[in-house]
Amino acid sequence: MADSIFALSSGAPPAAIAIIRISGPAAGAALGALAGDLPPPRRASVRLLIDPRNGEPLDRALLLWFPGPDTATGEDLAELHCHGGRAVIAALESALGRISGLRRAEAGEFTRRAFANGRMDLNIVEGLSDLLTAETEQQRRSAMMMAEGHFSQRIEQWRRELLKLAAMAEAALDFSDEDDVPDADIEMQIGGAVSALAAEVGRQLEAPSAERLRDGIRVVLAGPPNAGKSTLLNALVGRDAAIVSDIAGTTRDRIEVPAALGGTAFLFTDTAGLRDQTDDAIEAIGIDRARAALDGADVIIWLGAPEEAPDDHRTILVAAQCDRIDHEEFHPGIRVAAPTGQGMDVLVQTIQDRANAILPGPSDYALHDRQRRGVAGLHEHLIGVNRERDMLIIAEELRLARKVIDVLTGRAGTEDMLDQLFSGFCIGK
Ligand SMILES: Nc1nc2c(ncn2[C@@H]2O[C@H](COP(=O)(O)OP(=O)(O)O)[C@@H](O)[C@H]2O)c(=O)[nH]1
Ligand SMILES: [Mg+2]
Repeated sequence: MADSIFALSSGAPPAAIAIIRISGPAAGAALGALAGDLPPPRRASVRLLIDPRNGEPLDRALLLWFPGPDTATGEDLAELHCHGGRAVIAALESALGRISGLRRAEAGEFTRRAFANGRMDLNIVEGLSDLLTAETEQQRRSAMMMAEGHFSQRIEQWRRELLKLAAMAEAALDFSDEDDVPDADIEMQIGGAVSALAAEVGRQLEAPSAERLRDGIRVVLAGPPNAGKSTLLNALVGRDAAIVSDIAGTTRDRIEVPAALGGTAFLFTDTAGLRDQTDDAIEAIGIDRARAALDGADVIIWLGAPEEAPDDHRTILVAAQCDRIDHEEFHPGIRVAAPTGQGMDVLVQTIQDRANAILPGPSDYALHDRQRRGVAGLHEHLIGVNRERDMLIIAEELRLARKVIDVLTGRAGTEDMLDQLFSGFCIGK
């Protein structure tokens, strides 16, 4: 029999209320031991909790009792909503720890049981994990979509479609033994259905990146020395993160500053001014790092001459220091003066528009690299089917495609990958 686990699932004490969860076959007995009797299932009941050792009262709490398997973890599950003082929690935890078959939960163990008991697939687990760490509105919305199973449902549809196609391929193989039944028709049908599925799977590859959503859109400020990059960065993030001076080569390393603008996470990077010649060995390294930052940028804010700008769809041209520099009329960039704030609203809006094109919309989810790799693998097998004429190989590709889906949902997965995923959760989740 599996052991039962308990943990404080609410935040750090002290707090008004704390929630202790118990999951596993001993959950009912544990609840009964503390409360005197087992409260009616799925209804909130108030009980005086006592120490089973000596009958001493521990706290008065609101109890929830969910008999399995139709519960969050798929097991018997109990919740104690007790007072959130440190000593109250400590007393209840030590009383629970003395009950046989019960032990403290490890990080993510409740969710891991839910996953093991088929209550959720790996993608919903990932969505929940993102929901717990969400800091911006966009992160929360996208994590909700994933946690609510929108991606999982889509993959389940793909899996069913693949099963159907596999059955058709098997039928075609059977028929091909009998010379008189033409199977060109079945081949056509499979080919058409696989093309449609490949197109849909291919579209999912364009889903936004969950890593970008979490870590921030990378905005890199670049241009020659003294263009005003550090000044502009400070104005964008609203604090003096980078040193500003009129000595060329002041910013020698790259400075990364996370900041949220309008509910979106950004990672702004200030760079060393780009110039071809420098005697300063450290500045030269800084210039190399600036070039590397440009390679990884989602958005480039270019403060140099427009004709020297990186010729790139990521680039936003800025005519900087327009309070003191008389830019030529034909300068196509946004006219900005960081110290006076001129043009800052237009620049911020432009950056946000670029970010919105990269990030998920209000009802989209984002995909983690793990998920994107799975979708890409699936796509490859489907393309493979369409290139193939031999029905035996087609059947095999369809089988491999289903295997990719099983890895994607976690139905087939490696233990260490699961260990890594669940250890990122908090205790009590
Ligand atoms: N008047 C004015 N001075 C600026 C502006 N931006 C930067 N500066 C000044 O120009 C010099 C170089 O600025 P800095 O931000 O260090 O340039 P960087 O080398 O590109 O990082 C500093 O003395 C700043 O105070 C601006 O928009 N207006
Ligand atoms: Mg600088």
